[in-house]
Amino acid sequence: MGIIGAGPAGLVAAHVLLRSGIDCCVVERNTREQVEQRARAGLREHRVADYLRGHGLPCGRSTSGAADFVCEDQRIRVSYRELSGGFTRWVHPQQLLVRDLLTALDTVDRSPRFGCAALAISAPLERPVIECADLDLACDFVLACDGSGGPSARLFAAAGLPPATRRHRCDWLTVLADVERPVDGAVYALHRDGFAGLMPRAGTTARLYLQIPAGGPLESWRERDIRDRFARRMGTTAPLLPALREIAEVGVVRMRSSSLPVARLGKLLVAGDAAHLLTPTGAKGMNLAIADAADAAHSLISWYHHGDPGDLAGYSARRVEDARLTQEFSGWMLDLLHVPSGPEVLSGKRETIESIAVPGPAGEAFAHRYAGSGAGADNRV
Ligand code: RFL
Repeated sequence: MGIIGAGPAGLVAAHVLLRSGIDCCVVERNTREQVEQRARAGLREHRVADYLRGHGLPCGRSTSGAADFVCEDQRIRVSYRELSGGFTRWVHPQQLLVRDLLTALDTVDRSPRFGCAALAISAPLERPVIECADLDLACDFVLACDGSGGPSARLFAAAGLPPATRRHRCDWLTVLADVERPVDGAVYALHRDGFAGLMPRAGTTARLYLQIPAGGPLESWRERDIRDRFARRMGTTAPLLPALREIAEVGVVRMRSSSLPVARLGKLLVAGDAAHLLTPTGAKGMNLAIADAADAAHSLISWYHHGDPGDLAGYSARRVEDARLTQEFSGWMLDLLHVPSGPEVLSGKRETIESIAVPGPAGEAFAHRYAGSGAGADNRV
């Protein structure tokens, strides 16, 4: 069994397969240091936290289960934990999960092969081979968790199965910063200049977002501009938030989404960002990647241990449907948060936020999907 990519999807699948006695080899193009230091996601869904805990992995800290929306300078608290009947999100940065998973693989002597890029995957229908520069790995199955733009994407495109893609009209400036005290829940500010967000990360680290015009260069952003815009968009809520101290990292997320029409081609299964890209809006990408990995691992366990092909046969349909539901939610949040122009637009958005902040069908549906309670999804996490 071969796995391409030592991100959250590839490592979770390897961990679960190895625990169940199925041998596998992970190839990763980057070095261990690069993989361990990549700070991206931080918010874990309830269903994913539960699943990882069940597989002996730490889950970080639980949030209080509320998100704040700031609209026309009014702060509206959405207590999604209460509205969903007790489901919440957890804060645990992606790079810490990756480190925990690598340590678990070290202990069973199955550390990934680092610096080993898969160049191509051949014969996916019968007996797939992962082709690397100095190694050909013949496998019963290959699980491609190679993120966006890897060899699995090329293979699906060549097979006439390209992803459906969408480029959104704005980009997000993304900033990792040290703040004076830990952030609890996410804060989403809708302002006529554009969206600003504050997301919790471990300890006193937080991630800030600012909506910016699509395609703009990163270099034009000075630290003072970032601080000023963030404070302006947060309005009267800004002084209530933990003060920004040092800015550690600034980047731009090009806002696009994509998804493959299928998640399996013969003996090649695909999982995570390799199968679908999400914008960071709903903080769902890593969660969906782990849900894919869990499903792939359990389908393969049924096959290897019980000779049962049923779960594998349904893998693609389940993963495509989970991705569709998650993209629908992320797209809905993106439409809510992005502000094209004008106060009339903002008051319409405020009414939407007020409708999800109170008990009722809209509030409960939002709360379950935001917390990732697993309700309504046919999957393994
Ligand atoms: P990854 O993490 O990209 O890992 C893929 C791995 O494959 C390797 N690779 C190859 N290895 C061998 N041969 C090749 N040819 C290879 N090509 C690639 C790569 O080096 C890499 O190690 O994909 P995976 O595992 O599917 O995980 C997906 C998540 O990383 C991603 O969805 C999240 O980070 C998205 N995301 C968030 N998700 C959440 O659930 N909650 C969040 O709060 C959240 N915040 C974010 C985010 C993504 C962000 N950025 C940078 C886009 C915040 C940001 C800013």
